[in-house]
Amino acid sequence: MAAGGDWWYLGVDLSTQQVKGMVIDDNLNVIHETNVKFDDDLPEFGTQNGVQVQSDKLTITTPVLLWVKALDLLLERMKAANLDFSKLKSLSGSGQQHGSVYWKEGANQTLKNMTADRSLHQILESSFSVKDSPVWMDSSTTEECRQLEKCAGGPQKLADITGSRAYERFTGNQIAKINKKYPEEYKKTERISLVSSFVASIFLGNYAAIDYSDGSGMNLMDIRAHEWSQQCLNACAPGLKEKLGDPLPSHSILGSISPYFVKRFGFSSECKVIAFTGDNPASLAGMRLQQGDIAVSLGTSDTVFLWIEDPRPTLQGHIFCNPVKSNAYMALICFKNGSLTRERIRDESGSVSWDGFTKAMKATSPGNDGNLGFYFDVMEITPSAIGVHRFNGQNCKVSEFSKEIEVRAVVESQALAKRAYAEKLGYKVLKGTRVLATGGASTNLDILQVLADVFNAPVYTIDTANSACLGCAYRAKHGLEAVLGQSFANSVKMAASPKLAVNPICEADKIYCPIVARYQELEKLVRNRS
Ligand code: XUL
Repeated sequence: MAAGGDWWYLGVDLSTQQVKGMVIDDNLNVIHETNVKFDDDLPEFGTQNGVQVQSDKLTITTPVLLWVKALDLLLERMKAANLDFSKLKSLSGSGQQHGSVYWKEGANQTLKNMTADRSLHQILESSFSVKDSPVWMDSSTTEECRQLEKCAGGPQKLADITGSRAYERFTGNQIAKINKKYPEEYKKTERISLVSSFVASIFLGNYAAIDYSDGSGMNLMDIRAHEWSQQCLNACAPGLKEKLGDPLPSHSILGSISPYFVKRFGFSSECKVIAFTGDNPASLAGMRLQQGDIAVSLGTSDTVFLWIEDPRPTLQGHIFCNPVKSNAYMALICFKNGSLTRERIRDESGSVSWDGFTKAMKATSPGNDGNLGFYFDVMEITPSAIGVHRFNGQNCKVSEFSKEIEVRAVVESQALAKRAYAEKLGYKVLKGTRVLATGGASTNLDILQVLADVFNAPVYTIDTANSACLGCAYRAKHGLEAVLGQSFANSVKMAASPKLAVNPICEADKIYCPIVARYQELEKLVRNRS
């Protein structure tokens, strides 16, 4: 056991393509990081970019046992790196949002009796009633969405209750589909977890509560009352309240770690498990977002999020409960075509590396000579649209751009969408606005430059691109201090401040202001739904 003040905290993030672990010390310094990449490290599951696209192209799943095996491997790698697990005072984590896990009858008994001589994968092999978990990229539940909106009295009414109109990837609609398509499997389901609370359940050795913040991404929770909306539950599937368990505040201490981890890896039996949350709420914590800042996460999905005190849900974007302050909220906008689309354009432009991409971008100038494109390789969430649509400076549709123009067009278009949709949610770029960037692509200064120019605001980054994982390590620490009345901001005040990465060019506003307006006009021509 570690002596006095010398404690560590673990954050775990299970995202679309990998699971990551990060350990910080009492001074909030990162002292260990490791990851497991699903496609490369677990090729036996045959996923591509962490998922399986089913034949209808709309149903997108990940085998739940892949996630279990990835956790085995992550912990083995930490052990192989000689991490002293006994120094961990608490842990927390996050998961890709909206995805769901279906535990079979009897699974909780299995969780409570895990024996340290077997891997998690061996123990939990037959604990799930649905083997392929629907994930956030799924867009197969349009029918269920319309049904839920009808039962709630319309899309705006549903948004007023749950923070969002019905979205295909939101868990309530996914559960409704499972119940309709696989009624026997649904009946045999003892508990439904989000990806976040599923991982928490494993560490706890018991079903873990869904936290308020990730629970807001289900179209099922009343975000003001912090409880399930019976009206929404009824519209989705029978007996759902029991299968979900009661939601809890995101900073809750769920209990001590399962004896399995004490025996197998040497965790302290006192190590506490703090409620897990969604990856975007966790990023908000990792970036220590302040009111007025705008955060942009550049990952498999690109997201924009804001700190909100007075929520006014609309038909665009989502309002979630705030993960670090009770009675505050966060707004989130999710763009499905993020890094995979950037990588496709990079590869097709003949650039094998980001260097080539950058070179192509430097051959064009801000504003791209009026050329503007929309790049929705898969059905986009914001807006609901699909396909690649290119327009020249005269607003005429064209079938091709040169590779240089194409590279700048994809980066500009993604940044323009972020500004346009943040403004639709009422956000105003003011003097002093900071754009905080995170996620894999936030290490690319040329992409950040376009972001700074389009927002006409400086872009800052934190030391790690893994803000979700860092946010969970921070939340692990704060969970223990919250019971003593400590605020999250106080718990993490010693953390290093974000660093200035790029400033906007002087003529940024003049160039991009009219393009944001033009983007919104042209977007109307490519949308599926108004
Ligand atoms: C947010 C969303 C995605 C996932 C990705 O609503 O669907 O950002 O959380 O992991």
